[in-house]
Amino acid sequence: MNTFYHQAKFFKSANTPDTLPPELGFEIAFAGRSNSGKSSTLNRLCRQKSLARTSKTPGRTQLINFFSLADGRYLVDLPGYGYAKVPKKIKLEWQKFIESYLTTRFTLCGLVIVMDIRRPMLEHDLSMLLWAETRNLPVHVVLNKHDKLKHGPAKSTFLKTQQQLNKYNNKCTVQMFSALKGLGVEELSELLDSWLAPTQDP
Ligand SMILES: Nc1nc2c(ncn2[C@@H]2O[C@H](COP(=O)(O)OP(=O)(O)O)[C@@H](O)[C@H]2O)c(=O)[nH]1
Ligand SMILES: [Mg+2]
Repeated sequence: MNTFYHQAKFFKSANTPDTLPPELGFEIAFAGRSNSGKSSTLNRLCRQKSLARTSKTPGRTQLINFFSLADGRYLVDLPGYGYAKVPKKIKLEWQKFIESYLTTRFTLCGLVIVMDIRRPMLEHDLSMLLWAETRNLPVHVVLNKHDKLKHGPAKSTFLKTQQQLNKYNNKCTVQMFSALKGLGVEELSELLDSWLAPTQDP
């Protein structure tokens, strides 16, 4: 496995459109419901215990966090959605910010949506998929917490999700993953490599 992702370093946080870093290079965004294991997935990919904070109190991270890799590449951790205790007004503001980021960010070359394999493709996940579709952005769905299911149910969720993704016009792929066990890391990093492969100099 390459060590590209192991070099990830915290770069910058943004909480409004005008605090986003300049649009230079290439970036991949990570989205997901609170508690789906988005932070754990990033940490596992980057082999760092606390790059993205993992928390037992979901919904706390209300920032877009940028992590820099080599050569002008970035991983971007979007705030978790769907956490009931966040006030509605704040939720709506965040939704707007994320929507505008996802639909207009020029340097964004792919979106990873982390889902709990026991509860995939919920309302906000579908919003993310639609926003990505409007601009033909590739999406990769990570069905995390594979270790929580037996092989049969995990496989059938995988196949069902794959089928649901077929109806989108953009390229949508799916894989099983366990941030806890480290299952699927190679598959994820290979896919991200293909998104970050230079078609031109950043
Ligand atoms: N069993 C299991 N638990 C996981 C896995 N990934 C994350 N978790 C747990 O799920 C909870 C939420 O994880 P976190 O990464 O903070 O989720 P986030 O809110 O989406 O960033 C934590 O208690 C993690 O330890 C996994 O693959 N398997
Ligand atoms: Mg998190």
